[in-house]
Amino acid sequence: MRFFYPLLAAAAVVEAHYTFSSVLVDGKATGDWTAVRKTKNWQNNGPVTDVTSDDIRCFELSPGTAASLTANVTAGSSVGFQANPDIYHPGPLAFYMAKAPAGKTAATFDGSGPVWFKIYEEQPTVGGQSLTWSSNGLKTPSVTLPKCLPNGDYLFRIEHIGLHVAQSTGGAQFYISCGQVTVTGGGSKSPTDLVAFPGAYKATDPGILININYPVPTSYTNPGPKVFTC
Ligand SMILES: *[C@@H]1O[C@H](CO)[C@@H](O)[C@H](O)[C@H]1NC(C)=O
Ligand SMILES: [Cu+2]
Repeated sequence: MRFFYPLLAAAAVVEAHYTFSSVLVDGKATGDWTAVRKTKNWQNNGPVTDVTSDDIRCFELSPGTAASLTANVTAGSSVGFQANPDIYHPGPLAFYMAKAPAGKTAATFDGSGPVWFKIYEEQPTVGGQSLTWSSNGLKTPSVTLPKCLPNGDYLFRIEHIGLHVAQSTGGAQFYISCGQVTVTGGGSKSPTDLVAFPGAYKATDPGILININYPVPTSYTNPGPKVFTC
């Protein structure tokens, strides 16, 4: 039996990380790496740890290579990602979007420049032995698309920050994927507070360089811009 322990240990390490491989439309998966651009961690599930690297945008395996599909989604409906195997670490979930400019589609847009707005950020439960997040263990993280979002093509970015070893610089683990979506049924309110990736975060942001266990924080400041609301 002893013989098998190293294998089990190796498997446990891999399971401690995760990917977001499929866009969920109203809870239904659209297929692994079909409407999601394949990420560098698609095999090892590992995180991005350098917030100044280009990987912090979409973690693309081969930037410039589009996903084969663009998912059709409706403003005001639920859109998300399938997590593999699940959101294993404690930390905040966030969703961002970036609208493809004139002449580009979700498939051809690289998401560069100050184009990203945040549509969701998760706050922890404060007051226990550690900060705790309800995304912990989640397999189908999802968000309701703002009803007022202008129609068109967007990149749809999920970000989960594992904060379990974030007490030292570069310790926070960013799990990221970008999907390609076409929004219909939307409105006419243009998002503000646009940021660039890289650029939006600093390694020393209080929501990134943080010890969530000791002393237990009494509040949590999400990194990045304010959430866009209708
Ligand atoms: C999205 O809708 C368009 C227009 O109806 C359709 O041509 C396309 O195949 C749809 N895309 C997917 C991935 O279902
Ligand atoms: Cu991990």
